[in-house]
Amino acid sequence: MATNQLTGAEAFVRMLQHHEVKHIFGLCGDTSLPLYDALYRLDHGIQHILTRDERSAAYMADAYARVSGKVGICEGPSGGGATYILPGVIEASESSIPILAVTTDVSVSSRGKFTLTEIDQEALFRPLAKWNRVIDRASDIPKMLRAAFTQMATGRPGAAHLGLPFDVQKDAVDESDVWADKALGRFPARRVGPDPDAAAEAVALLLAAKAPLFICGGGVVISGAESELKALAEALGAPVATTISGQGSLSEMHPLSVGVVGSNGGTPFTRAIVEKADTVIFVGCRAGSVTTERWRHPAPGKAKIVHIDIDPAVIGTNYRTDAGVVGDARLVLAALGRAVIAGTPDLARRTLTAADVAAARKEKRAAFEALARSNDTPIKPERVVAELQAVLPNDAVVVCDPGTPCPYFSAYYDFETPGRHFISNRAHGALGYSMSASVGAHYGRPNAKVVAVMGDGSFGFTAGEMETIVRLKLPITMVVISNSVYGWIKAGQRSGFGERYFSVDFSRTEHAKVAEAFGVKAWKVTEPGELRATLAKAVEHGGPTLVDVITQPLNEAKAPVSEWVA
Ligand SMILES: Cc1ncc(C[n+]2csc(CCOP(=O)(O)OP(=O)(O)O)c2C)c(N)n1
Repeated sequence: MATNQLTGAEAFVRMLQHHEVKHIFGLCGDTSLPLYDALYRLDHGIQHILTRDERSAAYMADAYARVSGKVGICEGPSGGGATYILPGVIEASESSIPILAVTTDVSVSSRGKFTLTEIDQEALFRPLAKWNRVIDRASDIPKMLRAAFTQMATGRPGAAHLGLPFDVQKDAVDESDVWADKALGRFPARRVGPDPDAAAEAVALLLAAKAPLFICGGGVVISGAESELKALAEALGAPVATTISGQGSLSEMHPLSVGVVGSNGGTPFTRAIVEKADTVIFVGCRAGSVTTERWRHPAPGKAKIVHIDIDPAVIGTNYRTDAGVVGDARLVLAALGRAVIAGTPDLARRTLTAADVAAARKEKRAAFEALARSNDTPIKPERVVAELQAVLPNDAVVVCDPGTPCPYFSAYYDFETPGRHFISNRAHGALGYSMSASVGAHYGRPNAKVVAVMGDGSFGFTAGEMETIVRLKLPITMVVISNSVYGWIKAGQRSGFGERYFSVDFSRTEHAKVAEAFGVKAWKVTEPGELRATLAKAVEHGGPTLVDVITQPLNEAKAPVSEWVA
């Protein structure tokens, strides 16, 4: 190697450094040896977090990105590593979260020879990632990383996959080509503002509206547009509802906050608010099946639709749109806010107000509180939400798996502080996300208390990662909703298939004992009266903790779910 040259693996590490990467989540493999050796030898200031499954590494990178605003990095080896990392790549990409998944690969020179682990890794990721390449020549590494970071962090953010063959990691790269725009290590980068004409059309509709309502998706928090949203909503006197991913767009204690709407976490009370709107403003939201209860609420044709999104293709896909504004949510909301304030909206004409929101919240609360105070056993899910809310600080990060956790926390946990404090994997909803994601959330926001809430089905998918949590001494609290059933599916069999329960029940696992075997401090709670004190102990403990809660099966509960098949 000439003095002004690096190996491909070294150049790769330096390129991460240029993008100000501080953490990599990953799992070792044969084809990764040159990369690991470069990480060993170079002085780079990057911490490598060794995981026990590549899927977990990708989920960690995903949650890390969600709470930190930095691109998340994960890596795994060829073949099995690549296929195992895949679920996290699609989850992040579909959720508009930038993660770079690096899979090392067999040597370019070994291709097509039945080499162990060989698979066309570029083809594997083609439908999953926003940007995807297997690099054939070491000299392409810097340029490919610049392209990957540009694609991940700009426009609609998304995941990238980069394949690094073994020989490419060892070949030479010119040091002079190793440079980057460090701004691309964070997202959204290179924000794009609105077309003034499109913005003016939207403003005219907002000023004419009698009952405007915002429905915010993940785009508001991704863009960091919380203040701009609040200013515009207050100027208009317009209530703000969110999707599950949109939680944190506005404090849920704000008088205009409706909370989550839709089939998963919405309630009849929140739906009634949607029905009252004469103008719905979707912001950073795809108006998908869950948010709109299969495109019934808002009812098509009833309300005027204003749609703001960074992705032009989202606008008009699901609703006939009266004004569409393409651009970064923060820039668009700021521009609309200035124009709306200048136009002095007539708030006296409002037919949907903070008073309607207060009334809906009161009714929703009353229905919830009755169950949340229940001393019935098994413990009601409502009680779990209420007791956790009572012991967690406002700046905690709660990560929820599908099943019981997602709808219950979406409906009933009040996230007081705006910004990302709630994470759930809403793109594909694969079980077994929250435990790993909580690790990424911890590294992304090390001073916040992080809690993972999972069904026992999810626990079975991910339990091995407790070794990682213990090895790294992470102060994460895990809560297991133990009900010995794939409850969500059983609920679907109950509501739509004549209670013909088929292959959904499984046996009880002693989750606390499993956790203790890993070295996690753990409790099992069967009595509602013991739940709060136990959760408080778990949350205050400085190391990893788990609380196993024997809970009412979801299929028997009064779940805030209007549709089991979305
Ligand atoms: C990987 C994966 N496989 C299957 C499903 C379909 N699915 C959705 S919810 C659910 C049941 C969840 O069971 P559990 O984690 O025990 O939570 P509960 O519903 O009982 O609260 C299943 C199997 C899924 N979401 N992800």
